[in-house]
Amino acid sequence: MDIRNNWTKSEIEAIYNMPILDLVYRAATVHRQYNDANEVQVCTLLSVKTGGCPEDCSYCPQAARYNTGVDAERMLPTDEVLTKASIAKQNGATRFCMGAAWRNVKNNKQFDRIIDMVKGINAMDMEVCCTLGMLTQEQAQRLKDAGLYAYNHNLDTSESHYEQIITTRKYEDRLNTLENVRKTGLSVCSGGIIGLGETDTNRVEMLHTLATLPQHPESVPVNALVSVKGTPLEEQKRVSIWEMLRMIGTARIIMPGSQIRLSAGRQEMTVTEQAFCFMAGASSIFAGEKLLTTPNPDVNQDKMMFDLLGLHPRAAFKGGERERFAEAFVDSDTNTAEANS
Ligand code: SAM
Ligand code: DTB
Ligand code: SF4
Repeated sequence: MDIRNNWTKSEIEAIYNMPILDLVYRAATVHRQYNDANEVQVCTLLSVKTGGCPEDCSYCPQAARYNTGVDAERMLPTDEVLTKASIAKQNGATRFCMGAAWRNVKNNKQFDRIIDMVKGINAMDMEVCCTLGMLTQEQAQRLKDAGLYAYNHNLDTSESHYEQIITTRKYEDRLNTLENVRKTGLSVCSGGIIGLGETDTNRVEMLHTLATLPQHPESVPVNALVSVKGTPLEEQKRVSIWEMLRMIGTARIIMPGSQIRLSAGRQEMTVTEQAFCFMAGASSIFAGEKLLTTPNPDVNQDKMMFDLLGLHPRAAFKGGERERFAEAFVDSDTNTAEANS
């Protein structure tokens, strides 16, 4: 079964606009062809440097220019981050993602500390992910050498809608960072947000950009806007389940091998609505009582949901390099053992 990177906008539009039950059925079918549909990746987020961000992303509670009640904090101490990562692991998370409210990564002491955190969490056998804003290829390489597994950098919306949402950087900047990450061989995590006032065409355009990258992002987060008081988008209407299903289902069909993550917005969803999203091909969630600064369902609530729906958590490193290396180690150990016997 081939994975296509040559989708046209009209093909994607036709999928996105299918009768909703046909769309869910087709997405569920594709999901079963490519993946274990009862397996869900459990990721945990931690904001290691909160607030005070110079950017003007109009959805974001961490932008310094909006009065959202999220104040600029100092970076968390490394030992506190490692303790939180180990608690996340005990709670079943296999990916730990650290976020910083930065425009871009700078080669300073704070970056050195992030490198230490990456090393520490990698040693716990979890997939480590970071979302730190724009970075150069050299910085991406430094993270990779420290044991980073994935880098998150969302396109957020379509190129044509971007200026309505963010003016302090360009769409091209986002794409350049994704390219820098891809070149180092890190796993790429990139998706977007719905509910920013974009049209269905804008949504299709964003999906088109993601699905026509030279290689699909290994993870595609689909966030529903969490409208935060004080941001320019505080009055936005909550996105409906039908809009989430269309985004998730279309993403699943056009990027069948990727992890499609039901990301921000779960706090407002019922278990039935989330089940429908898993049916439509969602294969990953953020777990833990907080996303970066906003609430997320309680860990026990999610455990009950997994039990109820018969879902099981995905193992770490399943899709990636570490597993192959691990296999290689087993092989070479066996060979050595055989050679020595
Ligand atoms: N500063 C870095 C950046 O922008 O790439 C990393 C952290 S930033 C908070 C990571 C992502 O969180 C954003 O790209 C956006 O997709 C998502 N996000 C931020 N605020 C959100 C909100 N209110 N609702 C949904 N998603 C949000
Ligand atoms: C992603 O796509 N969503 C996450 C993670 N990647 C970094 C962030 C959601 C943030 C929601 C608002 C907040 O909690 O601050
Ligand atoms: Fe800053 Fe990232 Fe929030 Fe934009 S999304 S304001 S870059 S923390």
